[in-house]
Amino acid sequence: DEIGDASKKLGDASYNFAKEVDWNNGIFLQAPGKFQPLKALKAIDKMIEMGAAADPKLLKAAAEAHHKAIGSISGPNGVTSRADWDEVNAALGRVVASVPKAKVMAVYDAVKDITDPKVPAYMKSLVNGPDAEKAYQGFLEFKDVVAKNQVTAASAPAVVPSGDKIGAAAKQLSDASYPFIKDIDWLPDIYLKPLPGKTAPETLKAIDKMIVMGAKMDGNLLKAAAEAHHKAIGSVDSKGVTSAADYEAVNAALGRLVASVPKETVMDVYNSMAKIVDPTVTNNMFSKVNPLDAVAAAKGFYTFKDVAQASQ
Ligand code: DGD
Ligand code: CLA
Ligand code: CLA
Ligand code: PID
Ligand code: PID
Ligand code: PID
Ligand code: PID
Ligand code: PID
Repeated sequence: DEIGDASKKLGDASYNFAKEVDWNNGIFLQAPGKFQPLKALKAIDKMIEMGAAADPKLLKAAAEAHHKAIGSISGPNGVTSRADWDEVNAALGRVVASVPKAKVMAVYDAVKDITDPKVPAYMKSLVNGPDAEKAYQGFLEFKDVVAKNQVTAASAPAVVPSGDKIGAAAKQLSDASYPFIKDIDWLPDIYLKPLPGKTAPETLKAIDKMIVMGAKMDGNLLKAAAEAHHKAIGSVDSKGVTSAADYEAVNAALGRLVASVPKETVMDVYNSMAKIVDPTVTNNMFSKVNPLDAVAAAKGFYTFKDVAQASQ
């Protein structure tokens, strides 16, 4: 397709730049400017809306392209192969083309709103400047091809299941865990801290398992889960807590999503995360909430998971 062909030209223009970026730099975990969690949540909401509007088949293909690209990483900077760099760009270009332009620009505008204007120049200062300019020029040509192939109308919303066992179980889980959700401080920057003692390549391995799981999920249910999150963000209070009803809808949507993939795929995520999360992290989280609320939530979760497993 045209986007695939264009991604090769983009690769010619941008792979030198890609090789110069230090992808293992911890700076990419930081907020791109002043830390403003509720404003950042708005920007993420725009990404969720764009994801929910995208063609699920193309999202799946993009997740698969990333998984493949992680497999061909080499060198100290963590760069993927030239062929996989092109494949990722092509896959993301197709995702962008599957949503109306306004949804893409809404992401750009909202991210711009939380980004310090000095950030792009600082990023450029870490690489060979002319290579960054060449890459950007390549991006500008690529985006014209994407725009030419772009849809003008949004896709239909997801079909949301109702009256299923997971929906009923989600009500129980949510009743049992909403007090815990209200205890949690959703707005500190601790969630943007590196995992103690873990390198970027180690963390990326665990993220790769999530990407694999995402690629296997049912596309309609993933879309529905994104829509449920968008709705939940719309009801957050000043502390970042969503309403009880929206929380319940998120749990139901995520339970259905988990049930749409094999158990082993879910356990791969769990086991890879367990390997990189030090017990000091979980203990620290536990110390910040009412312990009785946390135990009640955990009990609720362990009951819920049996229902999810029975539908798996
Ligand atoms: C950039 C953008 C990259 C900066 C990276 C910051 C983004 C961080 C995102 C963090 C987000 C959040 C959360 C994630 C989840 C966390 C969970 C815990 O360097 C601009 C200005 C605005 C920049 C900020 C907006 C960036 C938006 C990026 C899209 C969002 C992606 C989402 C990311 C998140 C995660 C994904 C899963 O646009 O951009 C550089 C540009 O900066 C440079 O400005 C441009 C002008 O816009 C353009 O008009 C033009 O002037 C150009 O062109 C210069 O500069 C000139 C000529 O006109 C060209 O013809 C050509 O010759 C060129 O020069 C060659 O140099
Ligand atoms: Mg990504 C974008 C890293 C998995 C879907 N992703 C980005 C970039 C960053 C990144 C490079 C955001 C910051 C930015 O704009 O820098 N993703 C990244 C990593 C992983 C990952 C490390 C780990 C596996 N992503 C992942 C998965 C999915 C996505 C699994 C779902 C399938 N990702 C996704 C989308 C988008 C990203 C839809 C974006 O739109 C965003 C992005 O790249 O926006 C431009 C700048 C970007 C780069 C350095 C990448 C190359 C960009 C072009 C081709 C050349 C460079 C031009 C110029 C010098 C700088 C960019 C200017 C900008 C205004 C265009
Ligand atoms: Mg998430 C999970 C935040 C958007 C899909 N998501 C998580 C949690 C965290 C979170 C609360 C990971 C950390 C953790 O396990 O804590 N998501 C979060 C935010 C946003 C977001 C802030 C922003 C909008 N997500 C989002 C989108 C999607 C997903 C758009 C795609 C549709 N998310 C997704 C999945 C999963 C998450 C598939 C998970 O599996 C993971 C998760 O919750 O795993 C348990 C602990 C979790 C909580 C504090 C909240 C859940 C409470 C449960 C139901 C009861 C509590 C049990 C116990 C006390 C603690 C957990 C024990 C553990 C062994 C299970
Ligand atoms: C400017 C000035 C003009 C010239 C110009 C110009 C530049 C405009 C630009 C630009 C626009 C632009 C847009 C970009 C958009 C990036 C969008 C990224 C979206 C990320 C998403 C992330 C996610 C997911 C995902 C799917 C999940 C949901 C999420 C489901 C169903 C200024 C050059 C024209 C870069 C969507 C993918 C996993 C949230 O106009 O003179 O330069 O860049 O998890 O969905 O699960
Ligand atoms: C524009 C103007 C509107 C019209 C429009 C428009 C276009 C927007 C577009 C577009 C946005 C867009 C985004 C693209 C982003 C590509 C990002 C590629 C990232 C590749 C990576 C590869 C890799 C790896 C990996 C992880 C490793 C690092 C690497 C570590 C720690 C402008 C059409 C709407 C194409 C990250 C995955 C292995 C490098 O809005 O008028 O057209 O395209 O090895 O991580 O090692
Ligand atoms: C300038 C002027 C214009 C011309 C121009 C220009 C240059 C702009 C530039 C540039 C922008 C730019 C951006 C870059 C962005 C790179 C983003 C990389 C993201 C990597 C991540 C990696 C990671 C991980 C991971 C998970 C870990 C955290 C991390 C935990 C819990 C100035 C040329 C346009 C290079 C996200 C995945 C392992 C961080 O605009 O005229 O030159 O470069 O380790 O999670 O640890
Ligand atoms: C233990 C001991 C036994 C008893 C037991 C027990 C506990 C097991 C447990 C547990 C397992 C478990 C699993 C959990 C799994 C969570 C998985 C989360 C996945 C997140 C994903 C994120 C993503 C995306 C997304 C889609 C994108 C890709 C991504 C596309 C196409 C120990 C109790 C049985 C909690 C997939 C969603 C946006 C990466 O066994 O005696 O306690 O918890 O962006 O994909 O866009
Ligand atoms: C198990 C054992 C195997 C069988 C198995 C199994 C099950 C795994 C399961 C399962 C995993 C799982 C995960 C679920 C996670 C639910 C997470 C809910 C999160 C809700 C949130 C709501 C919110 C918001 C929001 C953003 C705001 C904060 C909030 C800010 C900054 C165990 C079956 C495979 C159900 C986060 C979105 C508005 C709180 O593996 O043998 O069954 O379920 O307002 O952000 O304000």
